[in-house]
Amino acid sequence: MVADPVRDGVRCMLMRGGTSKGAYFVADDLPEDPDARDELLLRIMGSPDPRQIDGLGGAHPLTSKVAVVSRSTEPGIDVDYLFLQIGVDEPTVSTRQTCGNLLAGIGPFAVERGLVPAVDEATTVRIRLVNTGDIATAVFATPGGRPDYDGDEAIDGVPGTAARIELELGAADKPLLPTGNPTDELDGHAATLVDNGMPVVLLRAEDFGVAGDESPAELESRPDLATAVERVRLAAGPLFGFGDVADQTVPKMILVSPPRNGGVVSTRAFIPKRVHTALGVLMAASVAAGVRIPGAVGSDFARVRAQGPSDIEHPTGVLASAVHVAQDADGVWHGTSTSVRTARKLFDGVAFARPRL
Ligand code: NQM
Repeated sequence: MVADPVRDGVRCMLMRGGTSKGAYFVADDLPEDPDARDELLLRIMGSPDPRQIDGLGGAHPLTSKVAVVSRSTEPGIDVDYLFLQIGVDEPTVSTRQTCGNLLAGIGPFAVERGLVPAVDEATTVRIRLVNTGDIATAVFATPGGRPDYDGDEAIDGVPGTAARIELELGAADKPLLPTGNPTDELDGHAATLVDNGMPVVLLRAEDFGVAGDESPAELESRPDLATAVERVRLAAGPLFGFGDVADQTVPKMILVSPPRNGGVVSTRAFIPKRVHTALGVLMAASVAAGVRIPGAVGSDFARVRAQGPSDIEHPTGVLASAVHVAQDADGVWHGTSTSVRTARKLFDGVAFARPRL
């Protein structure tokens, strides 16, 4: 840990991970004490401030994210990845969710920092998601022993193309449906609670007076909608075992409607206050798994295919998630997912913290 984060700074890499952007740190470069770490990260990211003008944050939850990476002590696991959601206009740092988009940058970052050796043309990194306990495997190109960010893979929501990163997530020992029911009634609405890597609640867009193809800005301009969705979220929190979620960023709320562009289902995700400009990777995995379960919200209109990845439609395109769902001998549903993302190293250097919050 650097002695003076204001004058000497803290070693930091900025990366785009999928459709999000964040500051990546090696755990040893940050204070060990979680309160001191969080206070320092707020000062580095420029929170609380709606513009995060005096810090690295990008003034939106999707660009106010931090990844903390360390060598893992867990057998068979290379690195531990702790995700921290940094509040934009509030001085909050939350460990209650993970982020599948920043996950895309973890493997390359671990190689860049020498936490994991690159192996041949492609390197496989086994990652423990500290926030959820789930295990992910990332495979990415490392020609000549260095991550290569250039490639032909396009993902919707990001201009251009970059190198392909394959992410496999096994949340297999956790039940997909925390209540055991395909649908529950919450605050007068049919709701499916499902967790295939990210806890989400599936709601029918039409139940909320929404067609399902509105822009995030249009949806955010309707305070009545935000209030109605939040009421269901507060009711869902304890059913996931999260208690009062008023100050938490999970579960995510997904309005689903029939697909428009040849995909499986159309989504608009409340994360939970802002509406996502695309869709989280793990959210897509949870949606793709949820709509495959008979009786779940969306299962009646989703165009589920027997083979191949599920294209989940979102405001800026589609996110393809290959999910496997199955019932065990007791009838409990479990799931896994595979997705393709890209990531890019944007900046590597030293971040200087504001002297005080
Ligand atoms: O669901 C945003 C993102 C996410 C989450 C959020 C994510 C995922 O798109 O896998 O990545 O939930 O705030 O970065």
